[in-house]
Amino acid sequence: MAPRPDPKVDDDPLGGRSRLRGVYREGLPTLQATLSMEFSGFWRNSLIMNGPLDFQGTKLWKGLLSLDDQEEIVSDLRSIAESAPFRQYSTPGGRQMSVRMTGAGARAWLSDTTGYRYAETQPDGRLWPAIPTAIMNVWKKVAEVSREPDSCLVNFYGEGTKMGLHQDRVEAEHLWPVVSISLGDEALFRVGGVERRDPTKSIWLRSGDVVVLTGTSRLAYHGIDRVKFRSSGLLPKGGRINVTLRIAS
Ligand code: MD6
Ligand code: FE
Repeated sequence: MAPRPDPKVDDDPLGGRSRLRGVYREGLPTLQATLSMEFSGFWRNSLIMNGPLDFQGTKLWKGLLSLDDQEEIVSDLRSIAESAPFRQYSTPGGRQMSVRMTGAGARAWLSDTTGYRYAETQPDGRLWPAIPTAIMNVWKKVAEVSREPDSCLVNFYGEGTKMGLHQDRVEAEHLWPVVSISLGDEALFRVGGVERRDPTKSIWLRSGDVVVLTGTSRLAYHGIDRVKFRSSGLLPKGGRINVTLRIAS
């Protein structure tokens, strides 16, 4: 078999570790980012008690994660990136994806010219790091199943990136939920039905929101149309992270 080229590696999309709360080495956060942070407190207090919203059959937890929760997870993701760097994969058709990805757990999703699949090792042969406890705890809060996820995919959206409409369907079984955490910049999330041609609706996902694809929405088409770059101050260099937990095998 012909050797596959190692995908392009990105060493530091999440930015450095040292930061004072709300003030970054790069300077002050934008007014938009500050308002967004303050507003998340309002969302949390007024909406979380009521549980998730129903958005196109998904369970949408607005503002589930506090700023402390979010920062703990970002710190865990920086550790993950030390042994499993963000990479820019190619689609099976040979086009480079704009989103950069890494993973954790017994297996992680990846893409190369052989297809979309779960792999027990990184493209360089190393195992994936373990799924951090803080991330596992989000699954335990919202997944409503007794099994734990064996796969954690980490997507990084830099400026101008998006993700086309797709179904999550390379998992062995489709009865388990998919839990998806949004961190950093706001993103326009589109969800349709189980057929590509079904009508879609869009909603802005903000840092700390959690979406569960479950029941009728488990195989729904979904994607990210755009990211409002630097709308959040969570990441020093801007950008959005999406962490997705799955039972893949
Ligand atoms: C994203 N999300 O939020 C892209 N997949 O960046 C997904 O592809 C996704 O949000 C499965 C379940 C939930 C999701
Ligand atoms: Fe997906």
